[in-house]
Amino acid sequence: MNGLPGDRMISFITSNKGKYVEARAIIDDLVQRDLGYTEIQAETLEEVAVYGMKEIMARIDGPAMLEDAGLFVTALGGFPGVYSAYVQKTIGNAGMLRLMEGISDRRASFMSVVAYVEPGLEIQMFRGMVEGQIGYEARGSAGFGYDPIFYVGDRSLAEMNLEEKNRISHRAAAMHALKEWLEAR
Ligand code: ITT
Repeated sequence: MNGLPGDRMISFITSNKGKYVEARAIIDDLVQRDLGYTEIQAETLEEVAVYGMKEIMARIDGPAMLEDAGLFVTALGGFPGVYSAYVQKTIGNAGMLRLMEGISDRRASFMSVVAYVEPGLEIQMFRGMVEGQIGYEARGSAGFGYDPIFYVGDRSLAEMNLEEKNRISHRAAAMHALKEWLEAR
């Protein structure tokens, strides 16, 4: 139940099945649609999400959301941040671990920015964050992306099941904020 007239499903515009599965565990009425959109080069996740959403709004007319997420490593000045997808695709987790060699400050955070829209409404933004550390090795096989090298406490996110990750993750926090907003109106 999302409070929408006729209870229409919300399209989650993403190519990433893992993101969809995590979000769907929090908001039932989601369908994944891999429509693709331009991810501009910008300095903030917000700018990327808003630009993408405007493009999507011109193409579909029902309720829709998309999410831009990023890994921000303190000792690297916030890198890879808005470049997280590119860095994951190019050097991957092994490359990130190499970049962190000799660095003792392992602090990092994941941020999630969710943009939501439905006909007649302005774009609504929701944010979530989780703080953790870049480990010294990749561990675990659950989740996706940087999960095996991002640790919260003594476990990587890839060593947690969906429910455990969703108790603490950036995405879960943003999705809960969206859910509360949907239910409150
Ligand atoms: P869409 O843009 O199609 O939604 P994407 O995988 O490109 O899918 P993002 O741009 O938001 O999604 O993600 C940036 C990168 O950060 C990408 O490489 C993801 O795999 C990674 N990432 C995002 N959320 C993550 C999470 O919860 N755990 C691990 N890695 C994550």
